[in-house]
Amino acid sequence: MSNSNGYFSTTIPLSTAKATTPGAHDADVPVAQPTSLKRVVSGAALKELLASGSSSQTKTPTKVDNMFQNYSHSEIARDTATIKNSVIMHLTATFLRTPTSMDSGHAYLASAFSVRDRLLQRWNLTNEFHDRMKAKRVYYMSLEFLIGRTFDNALLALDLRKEYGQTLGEVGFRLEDIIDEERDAALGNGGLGRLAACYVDSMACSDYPGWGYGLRYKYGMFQQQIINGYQVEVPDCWLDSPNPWEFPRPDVTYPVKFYGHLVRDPNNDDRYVWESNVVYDAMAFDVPVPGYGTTNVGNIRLWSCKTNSLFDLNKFNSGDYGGATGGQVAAQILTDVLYPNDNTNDGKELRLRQEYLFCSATLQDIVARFKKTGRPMSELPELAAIQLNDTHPTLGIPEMMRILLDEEEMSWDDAWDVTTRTFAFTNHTILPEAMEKWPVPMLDKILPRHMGIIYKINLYFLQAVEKRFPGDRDLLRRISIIEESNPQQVRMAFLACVGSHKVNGVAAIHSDIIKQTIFKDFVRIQGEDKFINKTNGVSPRRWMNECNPDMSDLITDVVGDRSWVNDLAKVKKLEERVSDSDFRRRWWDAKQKNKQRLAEYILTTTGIQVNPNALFDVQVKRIHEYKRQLMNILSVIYRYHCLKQMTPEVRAKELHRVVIFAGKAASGYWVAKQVIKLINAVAEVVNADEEIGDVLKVVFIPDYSVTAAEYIIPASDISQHISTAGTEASGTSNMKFVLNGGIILGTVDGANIEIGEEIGEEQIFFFGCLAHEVEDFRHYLRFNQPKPDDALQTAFDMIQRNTFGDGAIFQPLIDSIVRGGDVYLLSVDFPSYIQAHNAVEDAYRNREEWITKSILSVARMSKFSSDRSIQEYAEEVWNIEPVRVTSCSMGI
Ligand code: NBG
Repeated sequence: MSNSNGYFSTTIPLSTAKATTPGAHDADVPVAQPTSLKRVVSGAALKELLASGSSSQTKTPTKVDNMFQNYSHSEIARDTATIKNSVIMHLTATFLRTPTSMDSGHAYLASAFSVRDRLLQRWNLTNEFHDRMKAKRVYYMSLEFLIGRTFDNALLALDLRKEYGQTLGEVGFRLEDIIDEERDAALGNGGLGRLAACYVDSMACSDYPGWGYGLRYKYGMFQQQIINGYQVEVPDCWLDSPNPWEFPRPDVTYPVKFYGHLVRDPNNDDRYVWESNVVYDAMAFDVPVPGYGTTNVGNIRLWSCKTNSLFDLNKFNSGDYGGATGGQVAAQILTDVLYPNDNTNDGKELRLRQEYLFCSATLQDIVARFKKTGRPMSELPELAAIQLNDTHPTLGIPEMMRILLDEEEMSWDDAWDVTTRTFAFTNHTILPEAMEKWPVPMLDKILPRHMGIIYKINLYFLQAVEKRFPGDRDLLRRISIIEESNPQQVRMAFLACVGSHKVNGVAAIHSDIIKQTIFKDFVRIQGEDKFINKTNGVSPRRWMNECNPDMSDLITDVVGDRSWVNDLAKVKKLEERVSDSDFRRRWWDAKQKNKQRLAEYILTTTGIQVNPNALFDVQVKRIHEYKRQLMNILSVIYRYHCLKQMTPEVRAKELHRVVIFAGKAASGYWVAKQVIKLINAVAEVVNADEEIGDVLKVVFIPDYSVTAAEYIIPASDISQHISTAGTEASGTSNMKFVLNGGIILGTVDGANIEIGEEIGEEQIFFFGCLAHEVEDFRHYLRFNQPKPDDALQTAFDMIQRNTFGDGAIFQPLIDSIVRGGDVYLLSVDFPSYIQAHNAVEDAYRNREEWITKSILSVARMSKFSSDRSIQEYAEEVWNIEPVRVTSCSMGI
């Protein structure tokens, strides 16, 4: 069998597939290779291969090319006999099980390892090919990658789902159950981390040479248990069982220094030797990112602290066992835990060291890869673009300067030119509590060289500004990278801005707001053109094709094939079918099936039985005051009150509704945790109320995750994105819900606005005040008590009358509105919020109208594919082009 471009043209025998191991794409670094290939492309031979790597399609094949060809033309084995053999081979040889003693956990592992064998062929080729073509790569630096599961994603990308389903069926398992055995890779908090995962997916699917860089946390996002209504955090030991989706690369290791002192080069003021004996080794783990509809496979390189060399044998021999491993513990902790903060910055010293370990290893790796090309360092921006995913990786800028000045011996001006042409920066929030700042004394102690570089960057920047705006001291104070507080602080957003050639926000409104607020002065100084907008997007692979198979099959029927998965503009065709009654029925049925599936998931995770025929009203996201889950639950309380006032006859005619919440609160965020408790307290009372029955159910699904989202999102009728206007930079779940035929109830905020523009305002329920009104309301509420309307007051009263248990524990939530200045304007927006709910009910009662809204929404959502976002970044920020791996372009 041959794929469309004929690249994989021969079937590899099982023995070869088995031998396929992680690939050599760090050019001159000898790495594990399939035995046959090792002879071909290691050491001198690989150099020859790379040296011969011109894009010429007519050159005479070399000996190396010919041998490489045998490998590169390997076809992915698809016949079920071969697949079965490879699963059984892994079961027996990798996991020491027999087909009779295998449980579903081992069936998953054996299948996953067998899929990965197939994936690796493409992965190796992609990286070899990009090296060889000397393609410009983008490096997406992010402290978070919320990847979720990979098995199903890889099966779909390799088009092997049917084959593996059949194979597993033959040995007595259902593919769905096996998929459920995989644990999420939860190396992120929320939207920012999931965006990073969607972006590397899009790079892979669109053939862009791109890598993600991140940290391999031993403990990912904590698992949330709900005990007595409260959130309890449990460590996420996701690496307890073997992880088929990562490849340790002990050969790719870099030393990272901390503390110490500086010795100035007597001949050059800009050059220092940084002496320190606190040096940790960061080791790479590579995670393949399967491209769909292409042989391209992307890569996420995650760093982990290597501790073996830190064992102190002398201390051990003298009986000091604790001391013997002390160094290992200190190192390991750097990459042990993901900081579970979303949109907050708590300024912990360990976090700073974590950020630096990440930046240093990444920059050393990027520079090392570039140097293999033999080109002068001044040409780095021609082969590398680095995107900073928020300020967390900003230390990459002074680290790049350190490498260029102290190790590559460049002049300051040349080094600065290379740095600013390489880096670009994405801002993801304007919430003041999320703005990263590091105390100067802390930074100076841990990273003395970097503090010196930052001072100098600031000095030269301020000098240039002073020249253009002489005597404007207030301007200098406002824009200084060093904030003159006590102690002084380094403003990381300003450093990122000064060190980058482009700065972008993540939705149109957000990009405007940052230009008018935090970067206002910078726009004046550095020019409008530097500040651009790149509206976020989400991957149609995971967020449609994978999580919503029935709807996807319907779209495929309409489009004629599945190409829409990589070219979302094609969903436009759905509009042609909006009046086709058969199609409309199937559309409705697909949603109902998803609701049934979610009802089962809810029953398993919470024990609550919900009726799939009710309206499913969903708010799932991190719990944060600005996202206003409190406003939602207060409206539920009010609804409960109204239902209780009705006669049974009137109540029976009410629209049945299931209100679904899920989301984690940062462990130290007390108010957010109280909101979770309130939701659960309300759920307990309402769900047990026999008078109410199915008319209203309230559910808090514990442990929200990428996988939970894949169950929840396709099943929503209405989803809520109700942040105070101007606070949600973009939001990305809003896009996912609409792409799955759900309707939004939302504020005029973030990407809701652009979604409304694309799909038409009849398809979205907006309410609430506008961003430009927020400051005036806040100002008023600082000096005047808010005036809750009757509905909101009723909800307060019910809480205070102990309807949901001891009202006193929720009093601080009420106080945050009535006494605390109501910063998030719940009292302002509540009346229009209730009205919007009523409008949703009316619309849902008219099923035909609802189906029309749902179909039209999906049809008009193509803008929100992450493929569009990535293409814009590639063209306007990174200046990179797709490079499609083909046998022809391999020059063989
Ligand atoms: C979040 C915003 C979201 C946005 C994502 C991705 C941070 C700091 N910001 O609105 O709150 O969708 O980033 O851009 O996590």
